[in-house]
Amino acid sequence: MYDLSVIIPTFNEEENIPRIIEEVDAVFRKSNLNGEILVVDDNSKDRTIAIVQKLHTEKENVNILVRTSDHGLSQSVADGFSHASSDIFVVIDADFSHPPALIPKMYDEIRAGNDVVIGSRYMDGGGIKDWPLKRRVISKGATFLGRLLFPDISDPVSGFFAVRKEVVTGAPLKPKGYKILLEVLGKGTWENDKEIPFEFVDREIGSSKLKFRTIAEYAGQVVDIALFSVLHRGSAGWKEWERVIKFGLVGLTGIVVNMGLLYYLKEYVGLYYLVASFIAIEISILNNFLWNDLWTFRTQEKQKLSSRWHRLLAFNLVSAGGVVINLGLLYLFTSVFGVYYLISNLIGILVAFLWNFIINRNITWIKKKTGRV
Ligand SMILES: Nc1nc2c(ncn2[C@@H]2O[C@H](COP(=O)(O)OP(=O)(O)O)[C@@H](O)[C@H]2O)c(=O)[nH]1
Ligand SMILES: [Mg+2]
Repeated sequence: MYDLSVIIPTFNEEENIPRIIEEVDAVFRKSNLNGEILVVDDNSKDRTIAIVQKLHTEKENVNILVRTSDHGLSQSVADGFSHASSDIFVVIDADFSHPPALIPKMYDEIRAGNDVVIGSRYMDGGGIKDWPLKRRVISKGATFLGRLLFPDISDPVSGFFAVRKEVVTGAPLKPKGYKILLEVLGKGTWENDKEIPFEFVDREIGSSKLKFRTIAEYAGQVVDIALFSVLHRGSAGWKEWERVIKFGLVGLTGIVVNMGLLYYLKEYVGLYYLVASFIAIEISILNNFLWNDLWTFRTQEKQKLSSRWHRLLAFNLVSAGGVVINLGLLYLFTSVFGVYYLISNLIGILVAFLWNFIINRNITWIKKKTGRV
């Protein structure tokens, strides 16, 4: 039994495949890993298959799976999952876009208890080199859609990742297109993830197989995973969205506190409505912070801001921006457009809520995302 299986999907990679196999194998030797290399080829028309078959006779840890139907990158990787001979899988491209040197680190992170380890292009320390603008834009768009499903993950569509076997065995994967990782995250069973930054380098040899149809398929995949997440309460996607819903519910309690206080302070205490609103907003911020910290983000273990006072400070600063938005809109609608002040306030609250959610999600309660082991 191998320590890990490195799955390399290929289609017409005759120039790259011998070199990437050699490099991955060198990484195994250097790190003392007993690793398998499983090439999953979609019946390449060039010499890829012959080359790997020859290497297979020289090195017993090099295997190849040749597929003849259901052509596709994601399908190939999923087939690799079911044919690999170990409990830890690493998926890597054949074209040197992903650095094999990171494989041992990914392996260690899985051994340390993570279920999925993602090589991220979009976190501190990561990046993309030599990609044409068009590819960057497509990738950003795909990543944005993916993050709607997994807001905690900076690169949910990376092609370079490691996954524990149990995450994918029995998972109803419907692999299609290019983004197998998103499918694994959406349909697999996992708790802990870890991202490691890396610099994606565009291939020097051969050509990309990305087609327009792949992009269209991807949009369908996102919708499919969203539906799956809604229907399966235990799924990772559902857990992410549970927070969004909780944040919204907390926001609703904040609206009640805010509106109630504004009404009370204006009608009964007799304060000028803007002053009354200011006090109402401050108290609703406190209300929201406590509920979010104790409930919405309770399970968020690895906060960047580890003390509650720091989080309260961050939340307050973010909310200060929200206050400006709220007051500004209240004033604009009430004094400029002549709207009833409670209605104006509601508009102000809604816009400020959106602002608060997005910024706090990215600052106050974000998971730690450093490249440290
Ligand atoms: N088995 C299989 N591998 C594929 C397919 N399309 C691409 N690949 C492999 O997947 C990796 C990434 O593909 P590439 O065309 O470089 O995508 P890009 O980096 O996004 O432009 C490479 O190792 C390709 O050989 C496919 O349809 N089937
Ligand atoms: Mg490539």
